Amino acid sequence: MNFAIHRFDSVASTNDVALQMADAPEGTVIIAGEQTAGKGRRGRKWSSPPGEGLYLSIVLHPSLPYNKLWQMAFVVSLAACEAIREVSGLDARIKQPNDILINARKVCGILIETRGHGDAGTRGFVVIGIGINVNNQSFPPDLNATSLALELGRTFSMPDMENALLRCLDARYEQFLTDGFQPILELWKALDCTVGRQTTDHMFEGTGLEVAENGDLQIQSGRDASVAE
Ligand code: BT5
Repeated sequence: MNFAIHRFDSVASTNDVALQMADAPEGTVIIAGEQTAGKGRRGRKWSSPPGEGLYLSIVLHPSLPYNKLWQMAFVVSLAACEAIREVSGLDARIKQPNDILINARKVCGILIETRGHGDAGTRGFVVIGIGINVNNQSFPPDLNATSLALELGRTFSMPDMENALLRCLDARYEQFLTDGFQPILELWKALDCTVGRQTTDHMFEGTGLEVAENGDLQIQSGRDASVAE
């Protein structure tokens, strides 16, 4: 994929910038040095202090029916986890729904939003938002958070983290489009630290996708909403 990277010193939310770019081609990337209103799911906030974290959104146009879009969350959390492991050498793990944890603390959050899917005559697009705590030295006490720097006592190159993330995303997205969901799911399971712990936690805001008691993934409803974390 060809990435077209747009950099900003400060934005409210990189996802909002991407969502507002109505005709943005696949591979459009928004990166900001800080977010003044970084978003989590369901109105929650993503702490995004200047220069400390990677705040990145990418526009994709996966040719998937709406009821398969949830699979993108697995592609993205797998890629983000792999990129963090590669850059840090740490045992980063995916926690369902798709947080990335190191030593049981959150190092990365993912918010996937869609627009236009299922509308007659329109081509929908997906905005993948990823926040990674890279060089943060501290967090507000109410957050169970960590950063690569806190874990290893040294700072990391932001461009290295950015490049690894885009490369891993590109590779897993291509694999997904070529070989389908099953190989992605197998890799994802191998990094999932909640394996064996059945959950019905909601994975996708708006779509109500759940991991059922038997481990099956189920879509319930929803459209044009914030669909994943
Ligand atoms: C997420 O939501 O984890 C999704 C976060 C996505 C952030 C990226 S940054 C680029 C793009 N632009 C945006 O505006 N957003 C995306 P959720 O699962 O709802 O988790 C939010 C919760 O995580 C908060 O309520 C806090 O408890 C915690 N939290 C907030 N900031 C954090 C941080 N920097 N590190 C770890 N935990 C944090």
